[in-house]
Amino acid sequence: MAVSIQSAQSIFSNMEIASAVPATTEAFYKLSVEDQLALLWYAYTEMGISITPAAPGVASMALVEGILSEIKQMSPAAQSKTMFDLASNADTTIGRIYTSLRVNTKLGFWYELGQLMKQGIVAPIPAGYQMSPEATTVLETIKKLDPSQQITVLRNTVVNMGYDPAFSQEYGKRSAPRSTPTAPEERVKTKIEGISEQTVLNYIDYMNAFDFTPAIGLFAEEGALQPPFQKPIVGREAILNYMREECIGLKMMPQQGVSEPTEDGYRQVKVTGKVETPWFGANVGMNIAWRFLLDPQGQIFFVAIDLLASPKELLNLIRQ
Ligand code: 45D
Repeated sequence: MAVSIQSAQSIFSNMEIASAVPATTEAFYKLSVEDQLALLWYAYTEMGISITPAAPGVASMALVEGILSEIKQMSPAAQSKTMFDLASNADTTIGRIYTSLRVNTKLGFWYELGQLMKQGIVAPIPAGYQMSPEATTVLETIKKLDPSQQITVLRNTVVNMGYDPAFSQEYGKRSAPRSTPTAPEERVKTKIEGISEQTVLNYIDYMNAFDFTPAIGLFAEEGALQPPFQKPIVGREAILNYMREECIGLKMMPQQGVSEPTEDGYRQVKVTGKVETPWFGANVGMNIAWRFLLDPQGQIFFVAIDLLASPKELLNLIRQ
């Protein structure tokens, strides 16, 4: 059987991913928008893990200052309506601006709104608001998830707000701004137990330095990257845009891996380890697997990134 992106998706498939995340996300979208907003507020404020103070530094807050000050000046009812419009993907000016932002900036925008809600400058969830029983169930489910799954659910909801969120995920059709990579003298070389493939080691090093142009050079022309719970992003251009939009500030700490030849001169490599987001830093270490399929030239034909169900999956390196 010829190697394809579809066949590549099932390498090392004998692992447990955090399937509670898509299940919870799906249940969340069945709720009314009012319930969604209230639930996010309770989940965010009662989660027990907090955003690191340096985090908004990865967001381009200058881009949202305008809409934030506009919102501050609105009546409480108009503020609530603005949040409702964002959550219900309404076609509004603010909704269109929001869609054009990078993920970290969307998160920074909501972080700031959350602060303003706590200070009473932006309309809070009305005191005594009664969520439906369904929403209460979803909230209870979220509270029981481990922190890395909780923040993934929150992040997904924020990413899908604004007008036409599908557009902001068409990475091939828009170009994201560049940012400055880490200086060469500040970079560290990754070592991964069991892995000597230079492509994989370089991938991690470039990603940790936010040096996305050489990172993309490690991919085959029609190579693909599949983020957790998403479809593969295909082609260098689209992957580069994706990285510029979503990968600034991530800290990748791979620990161990296995590597073996497969058919037609390809090689499959599985690596497990931790990833930290700039928002929660060392407060939340996400358990991650990278499943690489390298082509005969040693280029990345496919890489999937998965959020693992539990830390014990980090040790699941069985070759399958
Ligand atoms: O609506 O190798 C309020 C890839 C009220 C790339 C609110 C990767 C109402 C390749 C509460 C104010 C990226 C795939 C809202 C690796 C309301 C690669 C606010 C993996 C919305 C390794 C809510 C990276 C707020 C990974 C402020 C796995 C919510 C990265 C804030 C994962 C939520 C990153 C935040 C994650 C969530 C980050 C800040 C899961 C951040 C999550």
